[in-house]
Amino acid sequence: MFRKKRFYLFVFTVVISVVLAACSNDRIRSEASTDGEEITLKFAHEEGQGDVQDLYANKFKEVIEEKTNGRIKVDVYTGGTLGTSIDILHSLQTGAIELAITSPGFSGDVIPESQIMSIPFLFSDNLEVNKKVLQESEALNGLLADKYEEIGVIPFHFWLEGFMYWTANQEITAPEDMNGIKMRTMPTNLIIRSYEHLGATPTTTDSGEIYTMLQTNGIDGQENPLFYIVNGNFLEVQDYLMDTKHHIYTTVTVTNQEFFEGLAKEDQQIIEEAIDEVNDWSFDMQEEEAEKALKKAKEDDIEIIELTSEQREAFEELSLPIREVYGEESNDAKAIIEMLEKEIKEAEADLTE
Ligand code: 6CS
Repeated sequence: MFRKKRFYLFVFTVVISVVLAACSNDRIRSEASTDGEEITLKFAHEEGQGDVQDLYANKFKEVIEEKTNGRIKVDVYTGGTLGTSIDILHSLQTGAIELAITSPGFSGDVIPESQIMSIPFLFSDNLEVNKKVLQESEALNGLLADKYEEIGVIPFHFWLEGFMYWTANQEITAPEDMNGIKMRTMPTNLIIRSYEHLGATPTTTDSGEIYTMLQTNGIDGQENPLFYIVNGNFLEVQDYLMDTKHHIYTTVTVTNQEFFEGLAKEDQQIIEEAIDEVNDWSFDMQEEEAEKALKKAKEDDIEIIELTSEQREAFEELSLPIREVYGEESNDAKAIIEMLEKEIKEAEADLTE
């Protein structure tokens, strides 16, 4: 059933892409190549109104429309309006949309090396360290970025939306607590393998189905950053919230390569400057959203458990083999993880010692 649904969604995406591409690219490219012409950018993301990705996309709209006195306009599409997260990546590849925020949790099939972002306990439990690594990493902004360009999209920035939390209807503080738990995950193979490795039963669903699946016990638990858990009202249908810092939710802002390289140099520069500005701003924004969400969670009657470092270590130990699984994806994957592990260690030494 899931395969048939994916097939229909794929057909739907292709039809939509052809129609949108037919009426958009030529017009934009012809206008874009003439300095000073009006440009409208379709910017799609995966989340709801007011979520972190939506705040990011609308901040970008505000900044670039201000910088260009409205010559470059942005239409923001919230999650689901142009299909699923996988559809958004396809639409970006075809040039049906010009900009997108697309999470590695969904691009594993298209860019296997992007699954580096799905390895639990690889990134630091210190957000400043992760911020530094995401901004400066050669493994990510060099080697991995090349893999995105191989499919015709340019990644401007890998950025974070906050630490991941677990929610469930039972306490999960030791690996054995994971046994048989139907844990909802994003559909990337490495995430599924990671939870199988922890003894859980990973269940992949689209984000729009999480609440109902929790409510009807189709799944027992899920992982997400706190703002997404609170904004999605998942606390209404879960009893426990585990602060694990087992991972950070990372995503990437991307553009269609052919479209972007077809723009006048001046416009490329304006867009890059605006994205850089918004990216710097986004780190504080996601921290504020996390604080707001934690305040709401504490007002809720859910049981909040912060895992001790010993408890985290038990899960970390168990997750280590997943790094080899990733390294076996390709020679590039092996190079990416070896370099990134070193970069994270160095950043931790710089910022914490
Ligand atoms: O869990 C998910 O599928 C969703 N979570 C976040 C934080 N953003 C979008 C994604 O679809």
